[in-house]
Amino acid sequence: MFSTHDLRAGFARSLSAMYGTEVPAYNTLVDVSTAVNADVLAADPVRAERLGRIDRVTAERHGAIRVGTASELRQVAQIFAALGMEPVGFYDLRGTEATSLPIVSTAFRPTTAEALAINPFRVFTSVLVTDDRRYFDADLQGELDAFLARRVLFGPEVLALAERAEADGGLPDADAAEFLRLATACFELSPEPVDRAWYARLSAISGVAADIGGVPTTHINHLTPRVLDIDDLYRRMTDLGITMIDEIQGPPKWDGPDVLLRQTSFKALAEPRRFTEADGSISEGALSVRFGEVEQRGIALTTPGRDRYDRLVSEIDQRSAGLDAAQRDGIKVEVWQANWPTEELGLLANGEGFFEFTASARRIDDEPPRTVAGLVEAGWLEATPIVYEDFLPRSAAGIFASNLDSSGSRDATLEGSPRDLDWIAEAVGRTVHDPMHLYAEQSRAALVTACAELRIPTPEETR
Ligand code: OOG
Ligand code: NI
Repeated sequence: MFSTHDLRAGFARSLSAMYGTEVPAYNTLVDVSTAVNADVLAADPVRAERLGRIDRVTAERHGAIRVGTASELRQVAQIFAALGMEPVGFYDLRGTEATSLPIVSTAFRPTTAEALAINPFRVFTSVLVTDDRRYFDADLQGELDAFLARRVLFGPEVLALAERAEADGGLPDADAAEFLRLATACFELSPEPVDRAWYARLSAISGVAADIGGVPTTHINHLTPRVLDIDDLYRRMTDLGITMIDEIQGPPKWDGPDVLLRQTSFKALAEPRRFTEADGSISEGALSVRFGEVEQRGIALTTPGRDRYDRLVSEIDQRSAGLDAAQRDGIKVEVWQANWPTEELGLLANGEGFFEFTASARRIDDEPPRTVAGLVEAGWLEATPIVYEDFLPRSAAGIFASNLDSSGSRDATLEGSPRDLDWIAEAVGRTVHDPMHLYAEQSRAALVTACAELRIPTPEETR
């Protein structure tokens, strides 16, 4: 019997093996990530495992996929449900001025600390917004919707197996193997020819729209390993002659605690694809839509922490307008040093970072302090940071944009169509979790257990 967790870990491995045959540079990225992680572990084992055990980090991947319709989204949600991955969060990437991204997104991932520790596989999943008039006029929407309605991304067998796996909490060995084979195949790059004129029409509006609605199938866009030192990785990849995008997105490298998420990628590669020409003939060509991303994860921030993060990002934007990536990095470091606590305990005391707690025997006095940070400082509690398991809209938009040939076109004078977390929930027919709520609950539950063990009340101002 394959449990839900076995299926998730198996799917991550099988997708990784498949993607590695399609995009060999991905294998290089994984090898370099593994080497960097081994070096960080050797140099400083405590730091290396502060945000997750090394076996989790080494196996850790996130994928990115893109679908066209609410019903495709519902089907892919069924496949992920079989793997213990639930929708978390809502991202609207349509608002970014510099880019033309007619999509909204959620992330499918495990939601309990236990499942995350076993295998945290997550997939950033975007769906096209075909009724957004800034991008598609009524005629084009009609054609696009009809095109999408004709295709089948997920066949009846894979969906039936997924339903059974979800209902039974796993599958018997033979069915599990078949399910993993079929589910992986859904995300393989298809040899089916692409209608060149149709693809080009959508490309003029948005490269992402063409990648989703211009082809009869879907594919994994990228698979991202987790690395413990992204600056070292960036240097090693560049030394291997692989062209990276200009910037590492997100927070800078600095001496204090890492928060949220830092990401970078190598440029999208030209991959051979077949095309149908206007006269019906088939020709060979290439498309560049898939790239290699890598990430370094930090501590999950609370709402006040996230507010501070967002304020600092706008300050950095203002101060670095017109500057290059290296100058921008310098400003990031300055802003970080001036504003964030340099120790984890500072984040905890400010109520800006999420932590888990265990009872500790190091306590130095009899009267428990009344704050969580006080309990940690006085040795009653041990605090461990909770790793950020989600995505950043800004970083996502940056990763999308840096890998598109052109920024496309849209009519910003028109109204966008409404989309929100409830729309996704309705489309998939499942609860979409609020990530803040998941972190807060994990932190609170750990605090309650630790305080009960110490036979002390939980402090009022638990954050
Ligand atoms: C998704 C881009 C966002 C991330 O890591 O932020 C993303 C895509 O390219 O489909 O993967
Ligand atoms: Ni990604």
